Amino acid sequence: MYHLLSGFYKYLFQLDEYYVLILGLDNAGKSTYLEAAKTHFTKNYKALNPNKITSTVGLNIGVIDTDGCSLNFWDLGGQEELQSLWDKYYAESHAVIYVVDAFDRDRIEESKAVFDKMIASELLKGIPLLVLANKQDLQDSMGVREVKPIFNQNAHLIGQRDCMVMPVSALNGDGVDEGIKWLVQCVKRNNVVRPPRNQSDN
Ligand SMILES: Nc1nc2c(ncn2[C@@H]2O[C@H](COP(=O)(O)OP(=O)(O)OP(=O)(O)O)[C@@H](O)[C@H]2O)c(=O)[nH]1
Ligand SMILES: [Mg+2]
Repeated sequence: MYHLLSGFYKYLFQLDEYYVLILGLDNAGKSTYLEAAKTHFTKNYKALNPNKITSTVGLNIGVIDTDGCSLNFWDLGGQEELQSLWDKYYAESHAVIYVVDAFDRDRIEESKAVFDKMIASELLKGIPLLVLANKQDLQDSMGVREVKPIFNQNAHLIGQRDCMVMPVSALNGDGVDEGIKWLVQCVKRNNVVRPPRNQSDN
């Protein structure tokens, strides 16, 4: 009887697990964004001081439980020599958040080239993509209207998947909630193509 009840309890309360990659050039604001997301979605979470966040060499992880699912984030280092590690995570990912430094016009083409290479991967085919035009708190940052056409140039690589470009400031948290909420709807919708993991699978 105990086993039956505990099995039923697990069935009712287990959360579907989704894995979300956070990618983009170094200095784009990926780790700052992950901190902001954890702060917004985790009660009593004590955020790191943004000045204490250093360039990522390995991997930062974070988990958010929201809307009946558990989002597991993998925030990878964006430096050129670390980009070759990204594709090791593609097959396991349910979504990608690609962070763009919208203030850095000098590197926007570099960011777009790296984005194109990433989305060309077969392992990410059909996977929802959230492109964040970050650093909107800075005057003269490019807005979505400017960033979107640049990242849309190779629309055939984006294909049929859900793809959205949104403005955000990882530093002050503006736009973080909207992005995560959109992503949750997308990964749920994409359940058939890439099913979630179940906590009981682990
Ligand atoms: N003004 C402003 N600065 C930001 C924002 N997001 C990040 N930054 C700053 O940008 C710098 C880089 O941020 P990180 O979060 O470390 O960037 P990253 O993409 O994780 O970089 P790597 O780990 O090297 O790949 C830091 O000085 C942040 O404080 C933002 O929304 N606005
Ligand atoms: Mg980082």
